[in-house]
Amino acid sequence: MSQAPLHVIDSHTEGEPTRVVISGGPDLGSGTMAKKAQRFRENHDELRSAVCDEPRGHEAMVGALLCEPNEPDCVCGVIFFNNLSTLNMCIHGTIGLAVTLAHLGKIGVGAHRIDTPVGVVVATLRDDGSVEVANVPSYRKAAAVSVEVPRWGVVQGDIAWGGNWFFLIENQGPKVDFTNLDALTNFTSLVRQELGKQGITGDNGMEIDHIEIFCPPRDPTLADSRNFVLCPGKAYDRSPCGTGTSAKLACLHADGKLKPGEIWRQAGILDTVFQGSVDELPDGKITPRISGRAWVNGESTYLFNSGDPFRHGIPSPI
Ligand code: PYC
Repeated sequence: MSQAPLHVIDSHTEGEPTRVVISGGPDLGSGTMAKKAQRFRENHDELRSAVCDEPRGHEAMVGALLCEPNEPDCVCGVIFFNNLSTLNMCIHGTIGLAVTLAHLGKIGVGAHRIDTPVGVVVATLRDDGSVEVANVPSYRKAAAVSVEVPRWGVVQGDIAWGGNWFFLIENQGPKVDFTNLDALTNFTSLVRQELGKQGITGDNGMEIDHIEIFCPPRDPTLADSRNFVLCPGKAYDRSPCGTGTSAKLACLHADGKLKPGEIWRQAGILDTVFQGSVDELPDGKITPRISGRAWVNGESTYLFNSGDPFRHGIPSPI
């Protein structure tokens, strides 16, 4: 064996998988979670690939490395990652992490601070097993931004931060339907590519790496809207995407369409739903509150046999 075994716990949040590395991961030293995420990217990419890529993973897998927190009073720190690189933040992953920590007996019902590379979030485990995450401050950077997309013409969207950068498109592009995944993936990949080519970014030049399309809900008694979300790489979010819902809440709030205390029900491509609401912050940003359900569905020990050419995964062809 060339590396110590890794212990992981799998869960899914409204359909989207999370794989928490609970032991065997690297020591990332001290400092902020952003620093630790940088060290993870620079020195431990093989672990990321071993967890998320085939043969152990697949393109939708999101990994979560448990770390010592840097901020006081946090139950843990976490670095999220996928088949491409690290993610800034991940709400479905935080919900999955909370039920995993509860499964391990490390947390109970109540509020728990979790340190992430983009700030502290608060996960509240409720009596009924659902989890609410109070996300990092979120905001809309720009409304109705036009981008020229080959074969589609001008596509308009809002640019918003919800812990990741999003381009949010309403009622344009292919029909948002589970039978239409290839067309949705191709369209949103093209939009992302054109945003990059045309120099349209988030703040500080950060790449807009998530693209979200909205349409009316299938059943208005169950949801207010339905989405398709392209994540970094080629995977789509099986859940309604918590950071994407946060970005949506920021846009609704900026348009005067969502007030504190009101509930927004965001359905995803599988018609599972996250509930969202906003708290207003003095600087005009919002704290999104996103809640959903997750289920632990596996526990594994990964072995690294030095004779196995794919012990560190098969890198995704992106
Ligand atoms: O729920 O925030 C989220 C998320 C980001 C990427 C995949 N899921």
